[in-house]
Amino acid sequence: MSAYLARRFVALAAALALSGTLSATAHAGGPGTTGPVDRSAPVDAPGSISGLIYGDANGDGAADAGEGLAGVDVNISAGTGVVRARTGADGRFTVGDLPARTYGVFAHQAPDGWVLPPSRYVDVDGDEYLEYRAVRPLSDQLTASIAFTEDTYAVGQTAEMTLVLANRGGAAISGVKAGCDRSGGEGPHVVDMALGDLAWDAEGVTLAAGASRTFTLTGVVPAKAAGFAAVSAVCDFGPGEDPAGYPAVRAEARVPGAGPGDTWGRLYHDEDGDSVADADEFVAGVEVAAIDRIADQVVATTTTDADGRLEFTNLPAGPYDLEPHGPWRFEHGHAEFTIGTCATHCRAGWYTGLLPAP
Ligand SMILES: [Ca+2]
Ligand SMILES: [Ca+2]
Repeated sequence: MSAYLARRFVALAAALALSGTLSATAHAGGPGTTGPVDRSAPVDAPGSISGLIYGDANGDGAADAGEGLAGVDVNISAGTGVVRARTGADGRFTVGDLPARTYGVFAHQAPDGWVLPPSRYVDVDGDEYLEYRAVRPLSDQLTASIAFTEDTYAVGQTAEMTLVLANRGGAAISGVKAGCDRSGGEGPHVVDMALGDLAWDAEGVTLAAGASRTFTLTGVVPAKAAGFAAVSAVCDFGPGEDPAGYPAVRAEARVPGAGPGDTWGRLYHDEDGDSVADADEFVAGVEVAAIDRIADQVVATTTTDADGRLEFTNLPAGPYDLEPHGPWRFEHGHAEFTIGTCATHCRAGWYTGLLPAP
């Protein structure tokens, strides 16, 4: 356990102790005594949670040698405290000295697209063990691509999209439906989408092994798209309700409206892993490009200053991707911003985490 984790854990243990769950009872009697020892009093000895996170590569439902997933972050939480662990090269993790109680265990961001199961609750009453079986994502078999048929739309117009679904696997996939705008509509997403056989209340579509099918979808450009200078459709495709591992795509087109604007942000490397951009964690000297996402062109390049701050001025309105150069990548794999008048979405002052490039 690192010094940081140890600190966090001491804080958690203290909080739990205050809630009365951490207690120990001394034995009656002492060295040399031969009388009976009172063992009736409760003894809540700290326990542990250890586990194995594995990618079931051979699909047999069991953990086999070599299937452990390394480097998966595991959060173990109770109340306000969180203890963090990370799987080793063999996919195993252990957290000890846990006062007896119920913990939420959440593993996230497995490598190479492996899809992890949801979080679990574990009643710690001694040494507990759990296994997480990760499966390959549906996107290994099913691929999707989507594009608007026009480059530019006006507010209120019905926009048409061409969608291609392809089954690269060796078995048919049935009941495939579209899940669109799952984030809840804060972006410039088309409304009143017509999804045909891919709609939630339809039966879904079947793709035979090796087959691809083309669909035409439509949606109406909402008024707020003008503030984003763009309209989008964000959808995933699969046969169930949980989209984890489904192929996900985004189509974007221009919507004239907002004028040019500025933005700024700061880049940091969360070295102590507390999910906070601490004062000494901002990264200077990182060259970053702003890529017009619709045109797929680099529009501007800048470099972070001593405070990790970067700025773009007078960029045409619209959606942009950020691309770091040099020995860095983005912590969440991707970073973007929007120039326009789209309220919080277009707000400057964003913070983005970096990781050393592999
Ligand atoms: Ca296996
Ligand atoms: Ca930090």
